[in-house]
This record gives sequence, C-alpha cells and structure tokens, in this order.
Amino acid sequence: MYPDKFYSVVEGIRTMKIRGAGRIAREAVKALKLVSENIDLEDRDKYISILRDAAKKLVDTRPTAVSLPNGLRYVLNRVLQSYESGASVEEMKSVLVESADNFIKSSLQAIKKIGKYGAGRIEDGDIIMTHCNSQSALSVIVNAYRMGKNIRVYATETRPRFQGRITVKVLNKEGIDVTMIVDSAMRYFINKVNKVVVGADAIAANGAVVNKIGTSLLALAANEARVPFMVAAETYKFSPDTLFGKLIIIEERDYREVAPESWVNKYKHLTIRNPAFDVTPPEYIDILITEIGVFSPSVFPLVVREMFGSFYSELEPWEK
Ligand code: RUB
Repeated sequence: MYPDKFYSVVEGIRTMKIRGAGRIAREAVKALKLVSENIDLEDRDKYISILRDAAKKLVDTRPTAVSLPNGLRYVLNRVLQSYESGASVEEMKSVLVESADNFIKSSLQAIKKIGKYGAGRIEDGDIIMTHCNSQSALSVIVNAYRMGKNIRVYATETRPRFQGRITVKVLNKEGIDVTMIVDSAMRYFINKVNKVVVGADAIAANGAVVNKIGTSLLALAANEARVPFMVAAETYKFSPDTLFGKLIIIEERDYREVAPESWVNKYKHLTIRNPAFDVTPPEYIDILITEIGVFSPSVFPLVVREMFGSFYSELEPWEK
C-alpha cells in the first residue's frame, strides 16, 4: 500500500539504523511526505485516512523520542486544518509538502542555533564530557571548537549500542581530541572535566529530561562534583502530553542487545533488562540550550507552553 521506502524508514527507526531524536523526526516527516506524493486519488477522506495510518505506523516505531510524534503532529495538524476548511486532495498535498519542508528546515536550523548559543557557554581550555550521540550536543562542542576554543572531550562508549563510537567519529573528523571511556567510568573521570553536554529525547512539563540510559547517572556524578550539566535540545523535544498528565514512556529494548542469546540461554534464572533511556530531574540540570535561547529547566516548559500551547491538543491527529 505504501512505497517501499516508507517501510524501510519504519524498519530503520525500529532497528535504530535511523537513530537520534532529531534525525528520527526528520526522517519520519520525510516518509510521510513520500506517502502523500504516492497517493493517487481524489477522495479527501481516503487521503486523510491513508496519512493517519502511515503516521500511526511511524509513531509506533519507538516510544520515547517525542520529536517523532511532534514532527508528525506539526505536519498532520496543518493538513487537517486545510481538510476542515474544505481543501481538495491536491491542496492538502501542497500543505503537507510545505509543512514537512518547514519542519525539516527549522529542525536543521535549530541545531545550528543551539550550537551557536551553546558555544557561548564553552570556554577556552574546557574539557567536556558527553554521553551517547546527540547532534545538538555535538553542535555545541563543534561550534566552540570552530570558534577557536581549545577544548577536549570525554565520550562514553554508550552500551549496549555504542553510540559513543559515532560521537568519537564526528569529533575525530573535526580534529577535536577525544577520550573514550566505558559508561561505568563516568564518575571516575568526572573530576577531569569541567562541563557536561548531552542531548535530549524528551523534556517533560516539570523540566525533567529524558535521554539515553546513563544520562541521569552522569547528572548525579556532575552534581556531586559541581560540574555544570547542560542539555542541548530543540524545542520540539518538549512533550506536550506531559502537560496533560501523561508520563513519557521509557523504551525497553530486546535483551539480545545486551548479551548473545546463546549465552543467556545457559542461565535458567537470569533476566536481562535493557531500558534505552532514563529521566534526569530538573534539579540536576543547570541549563537547557535551545534554538530560542538558554533557559533553566524550570522556566523552559512555561516558555514552550506560551509559544505552542494553543497548537497542541489532547487528541492525536492520527487518532481523531
Ligand atoms: C539517542 C539519544 C540522544 C538524543 C538526542 O538515543 O539518546 O542523546 O536522541 O539526539 P538512540 P539529537 O541512539 O537510542 O536513538 O540531539 O541528535 O536529537
């Protein structure tokens, strides 16, 4: 029913070939655009129902990165508005293209702005620790370096999927000195660094940040060592659902990512748990660096609510 490329994006997000909250959102929006382009009918209701079904399939791939539903909400809500005002399929298609392109463009611009604003917080000689692989966090680090600041980085390897290796690759390509450590060495090395910069998959209405498992441990270690803990995140990482009392779902992935099945099968009494994310409370976060400015985590939800509040509704566009 959908183009092959659509299914490969769905599968790519599920299996983490496409990963990182911002990238997931952009690829999902592109996939929805592709679906729309391939719909060849005049029936307005049918068009909307195909789009809703495709959006639902995309949303169901991974539960935590809120950028994914937010990107699709951005596009679908606009298409639904034009549907409600009587637009034809052709007209709705062009609304979709325009909003999808807008979302993708502003997402990429946001990463650049975050890099610019965040680099202002990095000083010459800083040693920065980061966890996982975040385009936004890397934008801050790379921007600071390109501004001529002499910085070094500690990158965690990020078990079990080793996203730290992607971070190392990016930093190495830039010419930034990087030391890779195992995740459990975070506290051992925290006194060697003077800033922590990480990304976010979701930000809750109380200012808590959901990011790769281990982020909250790093925040604890940084807090104890009095090392500033900074989160670099686009505003579309804010979870509107949390305004309505919902909790962000923490994805738990297959145990075989942690240990091979043949080994696991040897132990009848063994259980392996593999949560992919954790929650860092706002008390442990010094600043949130976003494309609209730098905020304390307690202020950010108020700012976003003011900006986008009326746009969000409790009803999901793919469920109406
Ligand atoms: C990725 C991860 C990243 C955030 C932010 O997890 O936790 O820190 O998604 O990334 P996974 P970005 O590898 O499981 O998707 O700043 O690129 O959106």
